[in-house]
Amino acid sequence: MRRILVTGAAGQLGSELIPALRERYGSDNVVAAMHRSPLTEEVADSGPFTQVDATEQDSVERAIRDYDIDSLYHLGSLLSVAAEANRPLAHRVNIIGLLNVLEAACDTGLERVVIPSSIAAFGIDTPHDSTPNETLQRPTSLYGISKVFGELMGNYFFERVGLDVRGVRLPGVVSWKVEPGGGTTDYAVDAFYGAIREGRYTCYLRPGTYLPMMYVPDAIKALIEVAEADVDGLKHHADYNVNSMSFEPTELAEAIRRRMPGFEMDYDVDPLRQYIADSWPNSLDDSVARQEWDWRPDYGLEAMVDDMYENLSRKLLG
Ligand code: AKB
Repeated sequence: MRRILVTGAAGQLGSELIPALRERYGSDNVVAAMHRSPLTEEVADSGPFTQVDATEQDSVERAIRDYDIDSLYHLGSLLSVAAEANRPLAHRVNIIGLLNVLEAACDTGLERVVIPSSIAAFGIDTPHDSTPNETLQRPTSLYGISKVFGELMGNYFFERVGLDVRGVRLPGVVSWKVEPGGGTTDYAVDAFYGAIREGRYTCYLRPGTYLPMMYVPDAIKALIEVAEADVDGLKHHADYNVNSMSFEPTELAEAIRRRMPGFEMDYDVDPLRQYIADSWPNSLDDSVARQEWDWRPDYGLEAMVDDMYENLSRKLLG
């Protein structure tokens, strides 16, 4: 029986991963760990939760021991724009926090740690179309640097320390339960809020800015499947590309307009977010994940927009 701790439980991914894990492993076996932000009602009411400050190794170890944990998903992280806005905090959370989780996992004898990476682990010199799993990375955002650090440390701990660390490079994640905060790809969620509330949205990225994106059910599926994959089939560990769709702002606007004629998107480019987006891939080659653990996404652009539009309209308009 697995006993799982999930850090970053109040965030965009944690709020959706925890219900999925509780359904799979039983509500009492999945512990939500948040720091300051409040949990969703769904997470708070459906199983155990605790406060963990990943910047303190003791705090992580205490939660692992108190709840007799054997596996951990470490989702706590500052996203790309938030990291640029507060470098010292990004260093503490994204670098020190990650090291604390790995060391705590070793000290307490955890079986497995899952740490998501991101398309941010690539950089301006990386081939942008169908970016291969193995290629030049060299990111220029602080967040991207912390993600490469996480991948390398995860692989190091697997090879040299004997801790089973796994991870996928997530595209921008689109979801409706909890809004993302402080990311470069957030526009793809914000556009739906703008459409449903006001019939319009001003996009901070330029038309033509292609980015890999993923609907949240596929992101959750990738995290659970990579964790559960048979270790004998894995030649990689903390650094799998996973792809599902790629679009740019005008394509998203047209897809929303097909459900909501009259929706308007205009543009007011933010130089920081445009710079970061321009350094990231347009699309990913995920053939390694497909081969090693049979990764297949379920959602393309049209299916994602249908589901997002329906669920967010119900949430905002009742
Ligand atoms: C961000 O935009 O910072 C994140 C990411 C791509 O990891 N959504």
